[in-house]
Amino acid sequence: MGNETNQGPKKMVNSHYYNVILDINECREELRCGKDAACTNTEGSFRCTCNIGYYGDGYICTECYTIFDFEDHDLSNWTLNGTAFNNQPTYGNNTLSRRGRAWSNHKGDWWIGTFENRPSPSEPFGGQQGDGPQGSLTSPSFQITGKLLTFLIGAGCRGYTSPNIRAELIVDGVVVRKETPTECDGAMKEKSWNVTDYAGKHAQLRLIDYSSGFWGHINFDHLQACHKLISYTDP
Ligand SMILES: [Ca+2]
Ligand SMILES: [Ca+2]
Ligand SMILES: [Ca+2]
Repeated sequence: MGNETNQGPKKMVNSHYYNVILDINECREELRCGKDAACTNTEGSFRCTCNIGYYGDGYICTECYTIFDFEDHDLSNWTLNGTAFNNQPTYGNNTLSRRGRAWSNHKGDWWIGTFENRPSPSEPFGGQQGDGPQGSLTSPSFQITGKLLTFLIGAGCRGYTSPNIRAELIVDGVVVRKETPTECDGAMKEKSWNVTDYAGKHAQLRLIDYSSGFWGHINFDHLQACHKLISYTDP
């Protein structure tokens, strides 16, 4: 939002002085607002609004916005079943402590990793609960406003855990999209779902670790909604 006020000379009316507002149409200047935003002139000021399908404050407008990134490290509004997610989210690149100096490829400081046990920076680096625990973690409801959901997912291993390690998108109580990581690699990779058919609907994300075997854990971070179909990997 613009907040500039252009005050002109004082004008006397009935023995009182009043400020005379000389409006400037700031929108005539190029790049007053961000790229992909519209400028609206107002008296004494102006307003920037992101175009339809873009998200931001009118100065920086992006095609994607974050739905869940776990940076508030608070799962109190999520539903946990079983024990796999008891120690989540995970702080920092906890996987680096292990053999091969594995890289989790998370964003920010916090992410979901059901092999890990480091739910705060004060817990020992490298803490782990292992593959044994099983369970699920279901998100609060969110509205699908873009055409694409993207996210980071890792762990799971073809031939050992498939399909018992997976992420699901639930709409109206039905699983409409799922992603099963199979690459036997803890480093999360970006995957996406085309959700054009569900625009405006309310949805939930469910993460599932129903495996106790080799690579029986899930890594997940950074669910975001995007306006455009940049690329996607439907089932
Ligand atoms: Ca103005
Ligand atoms: Ca994160
Ligand atoms: Ca497990």
